[in-house]
Amino acid sequence: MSNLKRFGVSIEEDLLQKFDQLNKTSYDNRSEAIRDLIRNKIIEEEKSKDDADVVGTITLIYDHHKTGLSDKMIQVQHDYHCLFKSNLHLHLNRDYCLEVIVVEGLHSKLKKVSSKLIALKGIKHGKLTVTKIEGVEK
Ligand code: NI
Repeated sequence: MSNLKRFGVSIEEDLLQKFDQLNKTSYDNRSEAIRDLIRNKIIEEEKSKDDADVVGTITLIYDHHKTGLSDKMIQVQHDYHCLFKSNLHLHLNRDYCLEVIVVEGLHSKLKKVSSKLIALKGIKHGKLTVTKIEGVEK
């Protein structure tokens, strides 16, 4: 950990009360809550860049009865095998499945490949979520 710096902040009293109220169950002190806000802002900025190296998940809900869908999903993952790290599959009910795929790579490539998966006929809902470790480059 780097050296801690202290600094003063001017803030409206009611805004500070709301901030403390939001964080009272999660944080022991205000400083840690503010540090996490700053880290989150930095990560949001860094991960949004197309050339950012990120990790994340693609979450898909789909009807496994849809003809050929499973094969198409697997083919996309083989076509971009370097980006796909692991899969979790859950049978939600008689018809629907939840697939969570762990991915890692350039944000621009992950957006492209997740769009290909989400656009497949039979996918009911899909979402790419990414993050990165603050200040760490691979
Ligand atoms: Ni299933």
